[in-house]
Amino acid sequence: MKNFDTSLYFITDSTSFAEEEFLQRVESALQGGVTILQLREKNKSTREYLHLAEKVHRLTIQYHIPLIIDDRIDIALAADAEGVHLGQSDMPIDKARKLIGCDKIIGATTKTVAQALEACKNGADYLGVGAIYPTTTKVKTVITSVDTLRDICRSVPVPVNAIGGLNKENINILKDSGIAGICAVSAIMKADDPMKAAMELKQSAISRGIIT
Ligand code: TZP
Ligand code: MG
Repeated sequence: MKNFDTSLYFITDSTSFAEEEFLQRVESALQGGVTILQLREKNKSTREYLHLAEKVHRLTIQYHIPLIIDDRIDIALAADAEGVHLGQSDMPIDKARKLIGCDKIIGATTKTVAQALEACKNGADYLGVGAIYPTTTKVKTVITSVDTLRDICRSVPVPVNAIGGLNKENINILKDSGIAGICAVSAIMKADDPMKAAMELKQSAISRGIIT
């Protein structure tokens, strides 16, 4: 049985950081209590992505936190990461499951109840839903309403995470939505102190009863 906690889901973005600083920020976020970490790279070669995944994996192993690789099942397999996150134009989840096996985590991006049901039928272990707010992180996305997020949470048996523009000040709208956790890129990645940012985001979500 897979056991993972999506309550504070940190998604990295190495853009504009030298590798050393990037890795320091990742470690700082791990020290701040992120519960799962996704390596998300859009502009690296396969080899660069794999090298970075191996380095980040060494850190996540130290902190006993699962590493999820964005988009690329081959990188997830080669780095022996704990899972992969797939969007609507990535490898279909049922095919990915055959390649990656039952023990690994597969996450899926979904924006509608129909997509969410389909992803679960095909074997997704958790869902990411958003963008809840406009985001400055480079992504092709549209806004998903909190009503849709709530409908998705009610419709599926797996953990659902909210994503997009979330920070410690603006997460109140997620109260009673039924989410299992919050995803954040810039609120942690670009903070002066990622450890403090992760701790404060978690505390803000706990104190509002959004996560446990
Ligand atoms: N998918 C939907 S919004 C988003 C992704 C990957 C980016 C979220 O980044 P941020 O900085 O937390 O708004
Ligand atoms: Mg992706």
